[in-house]
This record gives sequence, C-alpha cells and structure tokens, in this order.
Amino acid sequence: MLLLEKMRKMVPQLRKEAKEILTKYGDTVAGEITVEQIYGGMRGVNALLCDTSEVGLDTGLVIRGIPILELTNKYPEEIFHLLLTGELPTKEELEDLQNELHRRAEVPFYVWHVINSLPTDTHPMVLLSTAVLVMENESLFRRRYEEGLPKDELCEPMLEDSLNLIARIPAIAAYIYRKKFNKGPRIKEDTTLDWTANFTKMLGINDPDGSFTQLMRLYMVLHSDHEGGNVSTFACQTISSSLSDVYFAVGGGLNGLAGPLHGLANQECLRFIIKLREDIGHQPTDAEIKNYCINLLDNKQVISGYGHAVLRVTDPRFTALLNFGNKFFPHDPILQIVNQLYKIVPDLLIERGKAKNPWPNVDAASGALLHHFGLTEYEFYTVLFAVSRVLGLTAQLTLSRALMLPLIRPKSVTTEWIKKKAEESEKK
Ligand code: CMX
Repeated sequence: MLLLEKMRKMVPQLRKEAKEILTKYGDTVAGEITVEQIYGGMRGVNALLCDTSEVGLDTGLVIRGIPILELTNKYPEEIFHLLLTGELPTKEELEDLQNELHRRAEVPFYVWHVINSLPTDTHPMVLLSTAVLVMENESLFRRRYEEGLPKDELCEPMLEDSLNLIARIPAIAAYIYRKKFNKGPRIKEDTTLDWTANFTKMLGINDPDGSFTQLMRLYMVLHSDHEGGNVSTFACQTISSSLSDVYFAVGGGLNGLAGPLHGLANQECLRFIIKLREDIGHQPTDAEIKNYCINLLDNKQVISGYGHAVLRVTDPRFTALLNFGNKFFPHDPILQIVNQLYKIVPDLLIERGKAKNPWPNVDAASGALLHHFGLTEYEFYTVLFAVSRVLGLTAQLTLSRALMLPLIRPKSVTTEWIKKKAEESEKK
C-alpha cells in the first residue's frame, strides 16, 4: 500500500523534528491561562498539537496550509491523504488508496445484528456509535499491543484500523438510514465506485444526474476535520492517548459530535427552518423571519447554525454549501430561507451583543441542501457529519501514534485554589 510506504518514510522525520523542537524550544512559553478561560471551556488556550488542519479566527478551516475553499473539488479520499501526509495524492496514490478501501470494505456480520437488535426509535447516532464500538473486536492495534508491540511501532496498526473504519463506515451509515427510515433492504457495496459514490448508492437516494453525489463529495470534504480542540476531536484524542484503539476513541468522539452545540446542530438547524415555515404558515417574508428570530432570542433560545467557538467570520464551509445550493437550485424554498436568515440573523446577534460570533457556521446550510435531494430525515444528518469527520479523527489518531504523544492529562484546580491564587496575585 503506497500510503503505508509513505508513512514509513514520514514517521522517522516527524519524530526527529519533534525531538529537535523539544530540545531547542521545550522551555518556550506558548501561552497562559486566565481564570475566565478555566471557567470558559478553555477557549483560546494553546494547549494541543494538531498538524492536520487549523481554524483561523478570520480564515476558517485551512487543511495543511490550503484554505478549504480551494479544496472543494477534491475527493474525500484525497483529503484523508492530505490530512495524514500533508500532500495531496498523485493519481496512482489515489487509486491505490481507493483500492485499499474497497479491499477492506466488508462489515463484520455481527454489526448488522447489533443494529437490528436496538429499538426502532433509537437515534441514528446511537446506532452509529454502537456499531463503531462493537467493531472493537476487530482491532489490530489492540491485538498488537497485547502481543507486546513497542510503542514506537503502534502507528502502523493504528493506520490499519483507521483504514478499516473509513472503508466500512459508509455501508454502516447507509444501512442505518435504510433501516431506521424504512427505505427497504440493505444495498450492497459497489467496488467500481469511489468512496462517496458508493456511499450514495448504498443510501439509495435517487440521483439520476449525479448531483447528489457531487454534493455529498463536497459535504464529506468540508466536514472532514476542524483542528484539534473541537469536542469530538479532543474527546477522541484524549481517549486514544490512553492507548485505547480507534474504535474506542472514535466511538467516544462521535458521542461528543452528537451534542446539539456541536454536530447535532445540523439536524437542529433544519428542524428550526421547517418549524419557522410551519409556524408562520407560508413562505416567510424577511420581516416575518426577523420577528420570529427576535422572539426566539427573547426566549433565550439559540439560533442554530449561527455562532462558533473559534471562528469570527462567516464559515467558509457555509459559503461553499450555499454557493452549491444557489448555483444548482436557487429557487428551493428552504434554501431561500437560509439566504434570508443570512441577511437577518447576524445583525440581530450583533445588536444583542452576546454571541462573540454572529456569523453562520457550516450547519446553517447543510440541512437545506440535503432536504432538497429528498434526504429529509434530519435525525440522520449528524451521521453524515460523522462519516466525514472519521477522516480527520483517524488521521489525527495515526499522527499522534506517529509522534508517540503521551497520555493527555491536564491538571484540574479547585474553586478554593482559584480564590487563593487570585488573592495572592491581587496582593502583588
Ligand atoms: N444564538 C443565540 N445566542 C447565541 C448564539 C446563537 N446562535 N451563539 C452564541 N450565543 C450566546 C451563547 O448562548 C452565550 O450565551 P450565555 O452567555 O447566556 O451562555 C453567549 O452568546 C456567548 O457565547 P459564545 O462565546 O459566542 O459562543 P460559545 O463559544 O460558547 O458557543 C456555539 C459556540 C457554536 C456553541 C454557539 O454559538 C451556539 O450555541 N450556536 C448555535 C448552535 C450551533 O450552531 N452549533 C454548531 C457549531 C458548529 C459545530 O461545532 O458543529
């Protein structure tokens, strides 16, 4: 496998570089932390290493130095290669990776049984997270660790597990969709197709001109990674730092993704738009949308899809999705509301002065586009986010094993400690 060969060449260089940095700059102060940051979810604390991507306050997602808007015509497989190695694959490398994914695509039979045995009203994210966790049984990383493989050799089995998970998760997600929403029997993999086209075929969405597949490729690229501090990635990395394997770690990350302030916001956002239209009773005017949002804010509700913990500009991922929708189906009534909200909500949030970022994030547009193609079951949306985010999570886990990063274990402090510390610093 060409990717494995590349990693074999890369890993010694990465370790050498990390060693040099630590020897030369180990004592350099990289930041400090205030009491407000301790109470405030550690916002803005520079405490994690992540080379796959970064999120600038005013640039949004940049993958390995390339702004996300320059990557929108790539295949998700290319993005995985880029996240992991820092380079887009050559044609040969891409084909090799795609073949490798096909070779690994068979889902263990018991996964279907586990999904089938859960109650029909189980949330799709529970089905996905459970399916990922039960595949722990397949972990090569865990087996190698038990056999005594030294920690400087754990990167390869981590990559193997990662590729297996990436290869299998589309079939699992597609089955969850078909089972949960009574869409008929499971559709088998098609090994002649790329990762996304195979996924959309297994979902069974009608796609005569391939534009749904085109949207899904874009969607998978846009959601693949968002540096190291977001809930799902941070949770995933923390779990894996105890040397638990990909299945435990990604399962934990997905549970974090399932929260409404994170990945579930895409479902909440479409639900909000549909409810807004229902409550107003017709295609709303700007004035009606404005009043509706004012009312929500007065009732201490958040406007889903707006705001971000890091970003301070319109999320370029939102821009990419909105451009797609406005290009291919500008008259879609739900997309029109997305456009209207974009004109109205930022000013309202700025007037209130509470949200640090009044601009839309990726979730403000994604649901409307999926809805257009008949994928209206919004409970499923976070599963789509998860399928994509597995690319970034596994790339980051593999790189952490490449660098042999230690257990993540920050120190916590008590309220008494904070008070004492504050008193001491006031005296100075
Ligand atoms: N609507 C109303 N109020 C908002 C708001 C919004 N869209 N965004 C922020 N605020 C409020 C917060 O609730 C907070 O109020 P309190 O002080 O009363 O708690 C205040 O503004 C300050 O929040 P912040 O520092 O600007 O935002 P955080 O970093 O705490 O949270 C986020 C970021 C995304 C969770 C928040 O903006 C939000 O809840 N947005 C709506 C949900 C959403 O779109 N989530 C998707 C995020 C993308 C992802 O990770 O997938």
